[in-house]
Amino acid sequence: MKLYRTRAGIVIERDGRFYMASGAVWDDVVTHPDLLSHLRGFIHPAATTVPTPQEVLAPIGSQEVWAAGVTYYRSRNARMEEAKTAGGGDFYDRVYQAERPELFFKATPHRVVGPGAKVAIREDARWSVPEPELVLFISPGGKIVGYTVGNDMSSRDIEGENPLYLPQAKVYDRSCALGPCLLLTEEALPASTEIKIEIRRAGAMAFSDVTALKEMKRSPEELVEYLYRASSFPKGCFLLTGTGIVPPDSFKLQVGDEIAITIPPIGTLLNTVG
Ligand code: DO4
Ligand code: MG
Repeated sequence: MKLYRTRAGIVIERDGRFYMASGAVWDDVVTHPDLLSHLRGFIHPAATTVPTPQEVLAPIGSQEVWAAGVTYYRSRNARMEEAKTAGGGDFYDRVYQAERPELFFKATPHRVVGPGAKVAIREDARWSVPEPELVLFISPGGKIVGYTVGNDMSSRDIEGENPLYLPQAKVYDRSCALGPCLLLTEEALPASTEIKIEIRRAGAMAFSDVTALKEMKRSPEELVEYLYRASSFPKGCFLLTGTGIVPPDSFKLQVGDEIAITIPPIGTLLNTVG
């Protein structure tokens, strides 16, 4: 089952048909203790039309957005390289090997954009990249109940100058994109699940790459266990699980670039830089 937050309200997709969850409130729905059965109550004979891309909003209410870092070897290597001159390269290898994962606060809901909206690059950054990531939606009780697609926009020059600048490299207005929907399933996504990115500039492909969940060093459950150790999330929480794709150092995002991130069972998150 998939859940869309749209301008007209919450829309449920089941078996290729779409249903309006009339009167439903996002935070109440996604924190329902028996979410799938609760949603089945909204399935009725009168299916609605497919929501248009213009109608779809980020699948978030009042939840916090957190992120895990250096969960893929590719991210460890790129970051060791960019922080070398600052003397911080070693920290990335240490966190890749350590039992405790890197977890950082990524965004409040107002810093998140949805499908079709513009993600931003900081005006004081010279080297920005997208990070295509699988995103977990976790219930208040700490159970993974859904998945979405995420873009953890990052300013590599700011983080590379000094790892202590991480919050500035990562957290700013429109630094996070989520969508297009929440895939609700009780089953874990298979390790073969692919995460694909395509970036187009003036209509031409500027960068593309693909990775798979099997490349991730840590399990989603392990990340959730650490996140929930000393924090409570009464409305649930989103957790980006880290990037396995880093463009070559010569690549820098520009205004106008179109970023398409696809995770096949969930869908494609499409944003423009602006
Ligand atoms: O260590 C800095 C952030 C890492 C990150 O965002 C990632 O690996 O995806
Ligand atoms: Mg990231």
